[in-house]
Amino acid sequence: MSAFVDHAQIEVHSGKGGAGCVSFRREKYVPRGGPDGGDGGRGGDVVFRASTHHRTLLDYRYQTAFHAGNGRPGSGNNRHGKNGRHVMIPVPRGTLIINAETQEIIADLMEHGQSITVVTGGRGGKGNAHFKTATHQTPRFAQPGEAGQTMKLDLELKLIADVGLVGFPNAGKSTLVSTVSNARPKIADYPFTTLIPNLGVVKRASDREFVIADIPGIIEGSHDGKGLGDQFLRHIERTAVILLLVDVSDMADPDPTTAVPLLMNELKKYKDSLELRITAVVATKIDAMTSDYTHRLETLRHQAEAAGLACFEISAVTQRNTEIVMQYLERIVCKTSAEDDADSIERA
Ligand SMILES: Nc1nc2c(ncn2[C@@H]2O[C@H](COP(=O)(O)OP(=O)(O)OP(=O)(O)O)[C@@H](O)[C@H]2O)c(=O)[nH]1
Ligand SMILES: [Mg+2]
Repeated sequence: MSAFVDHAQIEVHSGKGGAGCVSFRREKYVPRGGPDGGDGGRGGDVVFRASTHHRTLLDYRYQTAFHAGNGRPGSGNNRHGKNGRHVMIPVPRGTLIINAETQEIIADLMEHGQSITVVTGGRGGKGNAHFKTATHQTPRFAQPGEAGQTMKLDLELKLIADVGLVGFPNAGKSTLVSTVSNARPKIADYPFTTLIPNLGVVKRASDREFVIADIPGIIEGSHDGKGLGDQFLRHIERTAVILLLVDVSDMADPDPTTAVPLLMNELKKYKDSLELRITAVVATKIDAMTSDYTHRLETLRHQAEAAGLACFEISAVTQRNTEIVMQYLERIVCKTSAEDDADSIERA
């Protein structure tokens, strides 16, 4: 399935080299001083680096041009021009960098910290001091700086979900994804509205972001092919966190108190230890729960507690507590990335 490729097209420019300088020594008691024009500085490079702090290519839909700095010209007294500033572009791990014109793959940055220079800055021109020879004592020329390079690039990333939402059909998974992320899945009041998974990017005020996956509803027997869910469980095999979404509204069907054991069992049967990724239960649609039905929510809370899971109560429609759940997810997902960092430092 290629539906989850995140893509951006950008243009990168390395810096021009600074011009060499034409200059002659002028000192009070040294008539006809020799040439002393310094070299120009090197232009800056454009470098890509993989980082676990970046999860998507979303930023590069907005900023699409990157310019490294130009080298400064040399000056008299053999002064070298300053080198241009390099530009470092952070990308998520798993980003393919492709030459947009030839479609050649330039790099596949897999490991945190791995980097590649895609366009290098132009060399600085030599100052006239370099061109003095026995027969030519006063060169009145210097080298210009070398031009920078420009390249159009396609960036491609296979999105890997950080958070998976699992629940019965109609539990409100797509609605939650649509309120917290950039995804706009179809939402409707019948089971199996979602036929293929939706991935949404949740962008946080801290500038961190993570990917949330809404998969089709799970029913009893999903693990051996009933319904739709099993084809898609593989999309959440690699997520750091799985949330169980349970409708607790008055209309909820089946009874919300059956959800946790049943969903845990389906995950476990699909793949052993997958149920260990479940970290929390999220009771949904609390805006549509009246006091006659609070006992079901109470039971659900106890079930979550007994299973060692956190428990949240939300309404995606009124957005009650959705921010709290996102804060919770941000904390866990970012903790996982910090562990990745520690890993790569150890291995380095
Ligand atoms: N009152 C209320 N209704 C909600 C809430 N969240 C979702 N719904 C409604 O519940 C129905 C199902 O929502 P979806 O988000 O499509 O549910 P889903 O879990 O993605 O369903 P499937 O894709 O079929 O598995 C829709 O009619 C939604 O409008 C909520 O917080 N409050
Ligand atoms: Mg849905």
